[in-house]
Amino acid sequence: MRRYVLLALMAISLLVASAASILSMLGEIKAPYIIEGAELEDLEDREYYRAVIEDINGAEKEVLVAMYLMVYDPDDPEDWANDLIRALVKAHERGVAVKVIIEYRTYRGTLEVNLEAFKYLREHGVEVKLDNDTETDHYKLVIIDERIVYVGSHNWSEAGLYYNRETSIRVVDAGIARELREYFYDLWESLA
Ligand SMILES: [Ca+2]
Ligand SMILES: [Ca+2]
Repeated sequence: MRRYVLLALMAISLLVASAASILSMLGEIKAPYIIEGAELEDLEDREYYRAVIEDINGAEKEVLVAMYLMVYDPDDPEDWANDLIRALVKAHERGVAVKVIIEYRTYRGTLEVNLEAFKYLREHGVEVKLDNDTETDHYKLVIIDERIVYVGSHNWSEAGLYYNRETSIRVVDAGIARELREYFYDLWESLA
């Protein structure tokens, strides 16, 4: 009997050791972020567009966007991605600080499809950078007024906003917004 107890203890200590080594491989372990009375909203498929455009139109100070796909299609009169991209320009024109990072290069090549959005935003005075390093930057991050954060799977393309199955979360919390603003600005400063 005692032998089984010893074997069990050895197995448990091996498991604990391997879990610890896996965690240390993942790098710094952050404490979980617990929000009292958090405002969280799940946005499925087409629900994302309505929420995000309303928040961008209501922005008062700042809109930060880091997006893997941002597809501007000016010849399409009904395209939700166009609406979001134009909402960024409108926010900029009413004095909101808008910064946009769009992915360009990936390990497979280049994302030419993003260049129209880049050009349109730049021509309309929005601060925009192409992420042209060698890494794939797959984010779909929006941060509004240091308070509202969108994370999830929705790209700003007609497919992502209208046709695909996608899930995102809208979070209203200054702490999460602060953490992800730091992430955004680290990236922003690293780009030419
Ligand atoms: Ca289209
Ligand atoms: Ca990149």
